[in-house]
Amino acid sequence: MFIPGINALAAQRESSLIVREKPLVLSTWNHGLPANAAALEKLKAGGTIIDAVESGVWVTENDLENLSVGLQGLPDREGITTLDASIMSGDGSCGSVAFVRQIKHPITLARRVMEKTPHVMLAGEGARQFAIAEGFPVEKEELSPKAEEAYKKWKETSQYKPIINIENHDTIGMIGMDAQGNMAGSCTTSGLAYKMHGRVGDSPIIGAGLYVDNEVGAATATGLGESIIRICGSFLIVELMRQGRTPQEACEEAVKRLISKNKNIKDIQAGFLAMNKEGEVGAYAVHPGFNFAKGTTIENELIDSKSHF
Ligand code: SD4
Repeated sequence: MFIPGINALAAQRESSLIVREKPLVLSTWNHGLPANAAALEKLKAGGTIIDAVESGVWVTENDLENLSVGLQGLPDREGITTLDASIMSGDGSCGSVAFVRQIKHPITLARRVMEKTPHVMLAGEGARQFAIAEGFPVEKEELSPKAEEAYKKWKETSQYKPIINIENHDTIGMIGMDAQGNMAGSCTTSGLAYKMHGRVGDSPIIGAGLYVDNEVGAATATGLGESIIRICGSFLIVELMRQGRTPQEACEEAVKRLISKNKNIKDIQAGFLAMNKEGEVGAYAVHPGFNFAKGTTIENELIDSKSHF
């Protein structure tokens, strides 16, 4: 019997990227490749999916070449680098830190908030004090040579304008599923270069930069945090998937919503990355230039995302 609706849905699903192999890890941008490799290695060594998404983005937080994640990231307009990070497991457990200084691995601090406190989010000096109490090393507050050079150049004009697709790496958002179908995600960033001191982006906000639900799927975001927060981007995508949209459809709908709720869209880049329980993958951005890494035990490859414009 021909039922048009069902056939249309089947055709749509055929056109989406489906990954049959598990575990599966997806990460934003070029730096997602080494991060995925580390996450998969962790799983192979017997780690859980939450261990994997934490270890994966550690690599990016350590990468001295990266000017948008970790303490080597570009500073705010006062010349201070402040970090945001979040972590979430598919059972609803989550933790995050925002506006943290001098802590090299905010993702681990976010996990500590999730596991050792009754809270979800710690910010600023309170987050730093918690890190010290937990035995985290406190790094010297100085810019990396690359960040120092860029900051000096910026100060010549002190003109604030978010840079889109900064050298094909920006915030790292990672979402993953283990062989049993358990999901988790992580997201870590130094935020917008030359932001106001105290500015917090989408990355540490559960539901904006990251959302994971074992019953449905997971989503993460990159780009101009303000535009993503306005639409609760990652939560929106998971909820759209819950209602039956594929990850690709959900990411496209979120971009559409973001465009409708933000002015000056030509200056705003934002990209979303999602997967569902079936291993379907989706990615979509406002402008061209966004890419992501898809990693399984068989291959780890970079894929260009489609975009609205
Ligand atoms: C943020 N989404 O803080 C993050 C990363 C970023 O340009 O700065 N993107 O808004």
